[in-house]
Amino acid sequence: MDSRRSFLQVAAAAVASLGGVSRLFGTDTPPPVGTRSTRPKPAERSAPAVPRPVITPDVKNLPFTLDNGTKVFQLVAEPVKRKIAPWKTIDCWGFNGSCPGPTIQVNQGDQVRIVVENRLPESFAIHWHGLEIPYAMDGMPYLSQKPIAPGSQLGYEFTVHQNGTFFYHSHSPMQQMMGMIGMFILHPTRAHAPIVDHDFGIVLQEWALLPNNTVPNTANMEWNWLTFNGVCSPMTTPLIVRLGSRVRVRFVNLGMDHHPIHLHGHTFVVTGTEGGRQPETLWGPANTVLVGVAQARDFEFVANNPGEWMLHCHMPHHNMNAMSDLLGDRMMMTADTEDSRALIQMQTLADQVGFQHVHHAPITPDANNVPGFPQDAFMDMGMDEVVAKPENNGLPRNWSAMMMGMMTLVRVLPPDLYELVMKDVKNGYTAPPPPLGGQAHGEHQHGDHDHSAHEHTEHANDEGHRR
Ligand SMILES: [Cu+2]
Repeated sequence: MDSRRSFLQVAAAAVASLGGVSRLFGTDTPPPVGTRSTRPKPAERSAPAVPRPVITPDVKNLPFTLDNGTKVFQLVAEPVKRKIAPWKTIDCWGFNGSCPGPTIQVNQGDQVRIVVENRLPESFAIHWHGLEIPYAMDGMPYLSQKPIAPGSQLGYEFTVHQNGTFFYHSHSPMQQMMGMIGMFILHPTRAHAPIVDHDFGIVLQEWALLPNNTVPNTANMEWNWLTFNGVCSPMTTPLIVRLGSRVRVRFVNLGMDHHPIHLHGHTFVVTGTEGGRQPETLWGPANTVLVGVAQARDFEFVANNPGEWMLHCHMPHHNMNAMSDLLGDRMMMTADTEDSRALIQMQTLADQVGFQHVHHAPITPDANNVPGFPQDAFMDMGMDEVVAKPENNGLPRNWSAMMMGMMTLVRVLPPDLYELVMKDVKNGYTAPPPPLGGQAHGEHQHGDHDHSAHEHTEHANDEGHRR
């Protein structure tokens, strides 16, 4: 233990020496961003042209075996229980125990055989979205094939000649809304220039879950739970990148709504669509990209601005899970309520999960007299302990309080902090979140009693910050 330099210890020392988490990353003006910064540096041009594997946070890759040069995958369609939020586990359908299904990664030119087994109670077929393959492999029930009956399996075999971000899915709409999708990455024979240092993939999904129900209502037209790779923030695992690196993020959308995906603190260029790589002449600067239904979008940026940057869908209800079904059998309503009632509702939720921290940022003494109050004072829910994992080590206290729905963090870390976090990830070391009194924002300070010793919320006996 003596030799362990945990991220927390080092981060705490850095905070002490710098005077606060907000200065952990320094105050230098970031270098200019935009299309010019996307040009390859000489070192990048000389790097080996082998594409990096794509990391799909919270979703595993599908392994394969080799049969005489053919890559053989076993894809098992089955019911899946997916914990999408600390207090919400749903009954969806997916593949190999995962929803979305595991990520398939192959190389341009590969001969691929995917043996699809049906452990569902009904028939289906799998469509390889965007792949230019023989008609018999297209996965259209009754057109190109008979449906795969429960208990049986079917092998799809083809050669991939494209490259880019694709996905596989059931071609039956209600099965899609039960979760039957997965990412299908086709790597180019030579990595695209400029070479990226990090490559991530995220599947966008929506769920309609009636209060107190674990089964998605696939006939619904509105969606109240929104996920990145099958989990709502703050359960999403951050994308951890080294300061100065070039980053690609790929999104695919198989739902019923469009998602404007926004990145903080950086300017990116859209380098790919569901049709593959885009010519560089189309790379206009942006910070938000609309990922429509059935579309894929790849964007790339130089991570030249250190910080814990949000990456999220910008539809307001998509980054708050629409505030419905938060309380089991009750719908949360913000109209015609007041502070203590709102806090009681949040307390009910907190008691289910063991949130340690639900009270909100400061409000005015007459807040309840202001029409419209409470709005976001409704929903501050710190759950740092509940979602703690190595990838979150070193985040400021109560970082999770406003993280919901389709949202994650891009942690652009200076080399020393990057190495520390990645070492913790490798070792599986989860640092305890800092004590409440040490939170960065300082909206309210607690006494010196030990908050970490109990998990229940304490706002009821915590005077001084509310009124
Ligand atoms: Cu959205």
